[in-house]
Amino acid sequence: MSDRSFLDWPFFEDRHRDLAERLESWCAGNLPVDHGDADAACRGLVKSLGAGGWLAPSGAAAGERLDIRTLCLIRETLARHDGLADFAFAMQGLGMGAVSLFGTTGQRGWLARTRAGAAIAGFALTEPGAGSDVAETATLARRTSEGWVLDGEKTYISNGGIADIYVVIARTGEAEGARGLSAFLMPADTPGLSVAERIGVMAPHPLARLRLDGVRLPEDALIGAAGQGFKVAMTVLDHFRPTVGAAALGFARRALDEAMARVARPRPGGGRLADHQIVQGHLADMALKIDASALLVYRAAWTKDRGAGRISREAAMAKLYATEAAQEVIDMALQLHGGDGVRTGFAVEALYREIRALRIYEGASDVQRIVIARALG
Ligand code: COS
Repeated sequence: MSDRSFLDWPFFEDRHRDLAERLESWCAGNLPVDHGDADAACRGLVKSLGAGGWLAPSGAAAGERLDIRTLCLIRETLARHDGLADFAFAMQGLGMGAVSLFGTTGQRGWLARTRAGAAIAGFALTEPGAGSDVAETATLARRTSEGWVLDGEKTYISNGGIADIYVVIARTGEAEGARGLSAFLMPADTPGLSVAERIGVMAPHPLARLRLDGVRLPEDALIGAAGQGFKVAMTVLDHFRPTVGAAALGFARRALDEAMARVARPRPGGGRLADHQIVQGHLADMALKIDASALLVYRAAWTKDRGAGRISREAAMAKLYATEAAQEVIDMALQLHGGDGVRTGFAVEALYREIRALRIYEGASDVQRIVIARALG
C-alpha cells in the first residue's frame, strides 16, 4: 500500500481525506480494466467513473469552482491503479475546462453530461504548426450573419475520434498573434468536422488529427469574449497543469510500491536486494522525489483553491518537477526489476511507457521553464 501520510498535510481538509479513501476502495473494485481496445476501454471508463460519481468534480456548474486539490487527488489515485482511468477522468476536466471557467448557462448543459459520464470531451488546441507556440494558431473562424465558420486542422487531440464535444481554439483576427484567438464549443457531429487520422502512441489512448472543413457553429458557441481565446486556453492550462503533476505522482508512487515489493523478495542464492545499501539509497532517492513532487503539486492546488488569481508559476513548477521526477523514479523501479522490467505484463514496463507523454502534453517541460522564468519577473 502506498504511503498515505501526505493526506495529513495541512493542504487538505477532511472532505479530501474522505474522498481519497472512498476512491481507493472504488479503484480496488473496478480497476485496472483491459486496455486491449483503448476506445472501448475509455468509453467504459467514462461510464463507470460517471456512475460512481467520480466525474462530478471534473467540471463546475454556474456558481461552483473547480477544486484543484480534488482533481489532483483523483488523478493521483487513478494513475496509481490504471493509467487509462486517469486519462479518461483527466480529459473530461480538461476538455470542458473552458466551459467550467468561462461558459454560459447554455454551454454548461454539456457539463451536466460530461460530469455524469454521458458525453466524452476533448480539447482541440494543438495544430501541426502550433504546439508549444499557441499564438501561431492558424485554424480560422470567420464571422457570418448566422454565427461562425471554422476551417483548419487540429492534431494530437486526446479523445479525438470518441469525443462527443470539443472546445476548439481558432483565429478570429481581432489582433495579431495571441490577441486574435477565440474559444468555441463544437459538438463532434457538426458537419464539416472529421477525423483525418487516428494516431497510435506508445501508451495507447484515443488520439486523432481532426479536420475542420467549413464547420458552422452558432453565435452562442463562442466561449468568453472574441479575442480572448489565448487567455481562456492559458487559464485552463493553469488549472489543469498541477493535475498532470498529480498523475505523474500517482505513477511514481506505484513504481516505488512495485520496486519495494520486488527488492523485498528472497533471492535464490539467499538474502534480498533490499539488504544492499546501494538499493536502499535508490529507494530513498525515489521517496524523496515523490515527496518533493507531492509538495509542489498540492502547494499549487491549495494556492488556487484558496482563491489565488494566476498560479502559472506554481502550476508550471508542479508539472515540470513531478513529471521529470516520475520518469526518474519509474526508470529506477524498472532497473531494480532487472530483465523483468522490460517485459510486457510487468507494471513497471507499462509505467515506463505511460509517463513519457506527460513531459510533453499540456506544455512540454521547456515550456514550463519559460513560464517559470517569466514569472520571476
Ligand atoms: N493566464 C492568463 N493570461 C495569460 C497567461 C495565463 N496563464 N499566460 C499568458 N497570458 C496572457 C498574457 O498576460 C498576455 O496578455 P496581454 O496580451 O494582455 O499582455 C497574453 O496572454 C500573451 O502572453 P505571452 O506573450 O506570454 O504569450 P506567448 O505567446 O509568449 O506564450 C507560452 C508563450 C509558451 C507560455 C504559451 O504559448 C504556452 O503555454 N504554450 C504551451 C501550450 C500548451 O500547453 N500546449 C499543450 C496543448 S495540450 S492541451
